[in-house]
Amino acid sequence: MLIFHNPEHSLHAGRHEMFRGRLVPCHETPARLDHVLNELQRRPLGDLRTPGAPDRALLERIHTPRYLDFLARAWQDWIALDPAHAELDILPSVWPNPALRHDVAPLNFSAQVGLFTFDAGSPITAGTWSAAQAGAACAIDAARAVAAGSGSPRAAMALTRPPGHHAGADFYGGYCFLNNSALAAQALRDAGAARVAVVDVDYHHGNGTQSIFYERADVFTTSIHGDPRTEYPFYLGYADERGHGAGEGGNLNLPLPAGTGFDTWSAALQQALAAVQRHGAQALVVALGVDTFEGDPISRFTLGSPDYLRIGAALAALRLPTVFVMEGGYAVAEVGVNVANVLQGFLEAA
Ligand code: Q9C
Ligand code: ZN
Repeated sequence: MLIFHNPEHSLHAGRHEMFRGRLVPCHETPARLDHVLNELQRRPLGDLRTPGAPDRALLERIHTPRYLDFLARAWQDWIALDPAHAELDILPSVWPNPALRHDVAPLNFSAQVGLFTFDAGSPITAGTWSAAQAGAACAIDAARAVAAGSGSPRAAMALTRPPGHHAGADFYGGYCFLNNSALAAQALRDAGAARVAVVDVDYHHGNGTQSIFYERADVFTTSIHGDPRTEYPFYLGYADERGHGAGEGGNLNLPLPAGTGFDTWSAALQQALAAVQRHGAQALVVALGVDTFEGDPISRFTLGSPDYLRIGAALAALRLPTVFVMEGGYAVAEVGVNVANVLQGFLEAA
């Protein structure tokens, strides 16, 4: 399969995220992707491609112009406050909770940061905007290649970071800035697929993707994830969130308790895939996080590396044009094997 790789991913390299009163080293590191590339050199699963320029018009179909403009100028505004900031990451310190106003954009830079994010774990660095844009271009190009009929089977992978599924129309968080999976889904729609499904298998609920498509009938979203009562992102991802308005019934959340193993997890996947078929999807986006792995340092499912082969095979059984988009996975040394296993399982079953 075609694998669109973002060589600029390493420009996004956060130093610290806030955890229990301390700044701790970021889990979402450039090394994650190096391990996937190494594994892809050992196994001939696809040809690597470099993406073209990001399509600003498509970015604006998923994200607001005001949010994109903020991301584009955040680093220069940060440096303008104090040149010494070049050695520091941008992290928020104040947020507008629901009792405060969201419709005004204060001139104060910290206030602007808080307006556009929902956690203190997603640093913006000097290269974040470049990396995120190239990553979005990977997802868009992968979707357009699949839509154009490239590949046999018709499948492609966007191998990129930072990840995307926690980012909404006008906010970042959960290590995500541009919603690559949502962009892939929109690109498939724009290329003619009347109905598209996003299946999110990352350990964490895909809150950004859900919120982007929540009132739309044309993109079905489903997510299998750690129960938000105990797991990030906490404030979304419950089973009673089923879509709204035209999107009523167009979202399916399958939260599972911490400690869930592959038998229970794969039964949830079958439920998700049955729902995708019921909705008549003509193309599939897989938000591919491998933080469901037993060795993941921030997650609590217990999938083993061979299980990822079976996930790939289950996805191939849908027989749909498929775009894989890289999301989470923080057991850095095993991320490569686990991602490659999904692709190998898919190709062997296709
Ligand atoms: N500071 C993805 O997997 N956890 N994002 C914060 C420790 C945030 C995960 C807790 C986890 C975000 C794409
Ligand atoms: Zn995750």
